[in-house]
Amino acid sequence: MSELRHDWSIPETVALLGRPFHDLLADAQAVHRAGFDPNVVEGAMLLSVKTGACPEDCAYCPQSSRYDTGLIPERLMPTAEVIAAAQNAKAAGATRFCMGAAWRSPNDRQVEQIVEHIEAVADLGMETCVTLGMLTDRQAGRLAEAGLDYYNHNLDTSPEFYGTIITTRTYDDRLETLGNVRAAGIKVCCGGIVGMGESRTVRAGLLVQLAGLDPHPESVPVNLLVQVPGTPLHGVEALDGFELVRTIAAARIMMPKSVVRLSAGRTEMSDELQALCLHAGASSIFLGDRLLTTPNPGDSSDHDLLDRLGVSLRVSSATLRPEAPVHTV
Ligand code: SAM
Ligand code: DTB
Ligand code: SF4
Repeated sequence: MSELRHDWSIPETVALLGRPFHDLLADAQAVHRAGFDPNVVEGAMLLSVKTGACPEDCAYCPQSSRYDTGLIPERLMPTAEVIAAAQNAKAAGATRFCMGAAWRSPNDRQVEQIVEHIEAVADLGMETCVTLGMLTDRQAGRLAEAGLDYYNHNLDTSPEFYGTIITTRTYDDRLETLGNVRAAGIKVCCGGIVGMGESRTVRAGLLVQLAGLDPHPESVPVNLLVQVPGTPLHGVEALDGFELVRTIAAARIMMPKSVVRLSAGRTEMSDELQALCLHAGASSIFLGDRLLTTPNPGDSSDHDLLDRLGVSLRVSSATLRPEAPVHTV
């Protein structure tokens, strides 16, 4: 059931997404239990280290300079502030610290500043992840040398739908950056966004691309669009929650060893919907009350939810399949 495949077709994936809900979830749970402890969730924390004024035109994004979202741009954060945020994240139970910058692609000087951030966060004993836009092979090599664990670069959607969402860089640009990151030996965090008005076939197209990456990304973030006033996608029809669950279940089945993250959009989800997403095979969340620029449920609400489910936070980055997980209830 859990051999790694990279050759999923769109019809096959559409059929997987459309299976009777309970059959799909039962298979996704079986795959999940074969590779993971279903009662342990990974906690990551995000920090926007450079905010807004981005030249790209991603239609979902509050940080694009093309849309008036009321966001106040901020310059690259000094390392001391990053360290303080990472210490708080660690105290809140996060094992991974993800730094995001609103760049199309960093220049070499900016990469050096990020290297300082990475080294400082790694010194705290946390896993490091950054998302900085497109990277050259040399820049990816430099980040690898600095000890970066993960690079986040999303494919966002299917190749066919992509052009309706972003025009300032291509799908192939994204695949090239992912290739550079992989070649440098950095683990890949790559996923997408649902709820942008796409069809099930589009979601299948995204999953086919993600599962087509060889090796599969180690982390697969599934973001539910956070609708921000001023962005072109504000007001798009909300996605049926069951479609989100189906997408997560299909991702779990198609990429059985990858950690699927229930990422952006949780403030719009009921506790019950989030629990279904975890049941379908998501085993990672962002902690804290802010994503990059938009709200996230926050620690007390998350600890309450995990406690009610008998789920604990993974305590160390070294235990993806803990033999003896620590439970909070
Ligand atoms: N600028 C870099 C880039 O685009 O690669 C890194 C930061 S960018 C904000 C990282 C990812 O956040 C995007 O690829 C997208 O998947 C996600 N994202 C941005 N705005 C979002 C929104 N409103 N809702 C859900 N996900 C969003
Ligand atoms: C990812 O896939 N989701 C995160 C992270 N990678 C960088 C970002 C979500 C951003 C949501 C909108 C915001 O807060 O600005
Ligand atoms: Fe810029 Fe990234 Fe937002 Fe696109 S998603 S506008 S590249 S910050």
